[in-house]
Amino acid sequence: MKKLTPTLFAAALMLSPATISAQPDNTNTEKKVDQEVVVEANDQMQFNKKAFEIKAGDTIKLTLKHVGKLPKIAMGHNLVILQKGTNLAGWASKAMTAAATNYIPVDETSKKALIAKTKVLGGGESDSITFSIKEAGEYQYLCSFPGHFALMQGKITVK
Ligand SMILES: [Cu+2]
Repeated sequence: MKKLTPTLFAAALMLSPATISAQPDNTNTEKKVDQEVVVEANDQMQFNKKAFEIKAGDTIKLTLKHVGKLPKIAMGHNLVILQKGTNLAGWASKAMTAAATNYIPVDETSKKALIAKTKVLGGGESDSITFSIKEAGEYQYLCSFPGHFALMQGKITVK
């Protein structure tokens, strides 16, 4: 052991510069966040933000906070961002029956329309996601929990 340790130590030292120099090119796990957005959802079936603006191509960190007290089964909330031009009511009605996939419909059309989504949260929970949108325009977001989208929706303007 006493003989091996210095050798291993030297080996580790020799390895580490290579590992470090490779990292900036190869790992995208810690993307730089350009903008943070926090949206709250409550027991009255409301988002506190009905619109926000971002820059095309920016990395956005979005946090959804369920500030209510009701459990997920009664007052679950998520935040789902859809491609522009998506029929919101159509997408939401498919979501309603998609309980097995946390109210995210998985047919091809619905999947294509999905840009980003948080988990479904109960009171007191929160979830953060990162996303970016390349093309400027107006995008919609909603809560896809059954019966919620009519009240719980908003608009993202991408400039
Ligand atoms: Cu909701």
